[in-house]
Amino acid sequence: FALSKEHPAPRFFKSHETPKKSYDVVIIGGGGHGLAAAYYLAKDHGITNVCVLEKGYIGGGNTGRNTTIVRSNYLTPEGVNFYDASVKIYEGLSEELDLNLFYSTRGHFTLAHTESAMRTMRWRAEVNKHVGVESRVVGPDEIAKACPQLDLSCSGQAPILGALFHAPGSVARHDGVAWGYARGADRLGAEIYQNTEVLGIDVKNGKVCGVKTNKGYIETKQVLSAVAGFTPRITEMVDLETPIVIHPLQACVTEPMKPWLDTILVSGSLHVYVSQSSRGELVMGSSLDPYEVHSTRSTLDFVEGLTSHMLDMFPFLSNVKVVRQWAGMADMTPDFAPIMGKTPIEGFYLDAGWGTWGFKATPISGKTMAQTIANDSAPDLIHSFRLSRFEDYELTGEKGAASVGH
Ligand code: FAD
Ligand code: PYC
Repeated sequence: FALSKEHPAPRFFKSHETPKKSYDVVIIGGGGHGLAAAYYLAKDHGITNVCVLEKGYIGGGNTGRNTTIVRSNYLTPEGVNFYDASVKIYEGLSEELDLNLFYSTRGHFTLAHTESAMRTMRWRAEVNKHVGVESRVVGPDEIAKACPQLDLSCSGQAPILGALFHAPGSVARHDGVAWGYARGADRLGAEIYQNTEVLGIDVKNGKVCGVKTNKGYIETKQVLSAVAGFTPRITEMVDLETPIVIHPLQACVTEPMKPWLDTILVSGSLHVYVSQSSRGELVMGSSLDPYEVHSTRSTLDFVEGLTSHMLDMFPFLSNVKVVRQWAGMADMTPDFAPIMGKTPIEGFYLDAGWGTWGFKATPISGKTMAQTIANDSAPDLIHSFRLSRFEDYELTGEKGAASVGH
């Protein structure tokens, strides 16, 4: 990458201070989804008079807080197709963005400790195979081969009967994804404003005409809201009702260890999932906090519950230290599928309802939301995720494919 007048310093993207008076498209939220939408608007549709407004710093929301699992072993054919399209983009994304995203295919085991969990695994395996996605049910022997350190009896608490094995399951460097899309969008002409908060959205005669920010007023006819856990704050600005509720989702990491855990393991019954990051930390999480609250505070309760179940699976970890914990705000929908596309307000587009599952969707959500904005019409791939499904009672039930008990 050569330095030039446009890129005078070796920074990832240009740092702008004051937005222009107007843009063709204003994107609210500098997480992976908003930045990917800016990138694909420019790359796929030649729309570059675009700004991304981020109230904090890019990737500082759920994009930089998630546990980086990428997979497509969902329950509905619509979901499997959608997430599979994302996995396919992820596989070539480091090359496309010219940035090492540490995309690492590990294989993903969803452990079943009961007969009813085994039934759900068979169901998911059959739907996945039908759509051409590599998932199958495996027995304890295959699990033991992939992860010999795992106590298959789970300290006698919940013996493992089998698992859904999904070979393409991967992890990636989460904030790298935000940085890569930011740099790509910037190079193609979009402008990124950090420390820039949207305070209001102007709607006249049912049409978007501008946004109010802490850096002044911006005229625009098209606004994309891609703010995950802040979605209710934005939709109330345009009087739009959605069924989204906000629950905290917490996670933590241990001190780094030499690599020993090759795969990604999820146990719905023990409410725990784990992988080992490229720098050796065990990255662990559990279910949603069981109450609605708009907050990113962490709790002792969470680490105590999670680590006691980790010790059921891996008793030898008892002396390993947890060094960091944090939380994000998950924008949960009733059917555990996202809300994407047009809204009843002309020019107001929604990319939300990403709950506990949206990191894996970053590339395909950016691509399909860019397509929706460019054509003012949503592509078929996201039809099942439209907001109006809640009025039509046509839900896209993905609850059985959420990672742990959420
Ligand atoms: P965000 O990254 O949250 O970006 C939204 C941005 O909008 C924020 O930076 C915020 O500051 C900004 N914003 C908000 N309001 C305004 C405003 N008024 N003006 C300007 N900017 C504003 N998903 C997976 O697929 N796999 C996982 O393993 C996984 N693990 C998770 C673990 C945890 C602990 C959490 C919390 C989530 C996890 N998720 C996972 C979910 C995933 O992180 C999110 O769904 C995804 O990152 C959402 O990305 P986004 O770009 O839509 O939102
Ligand atoms: O969607 O795979 C997932 C996930 C794992 C942890 C949180 N979400």
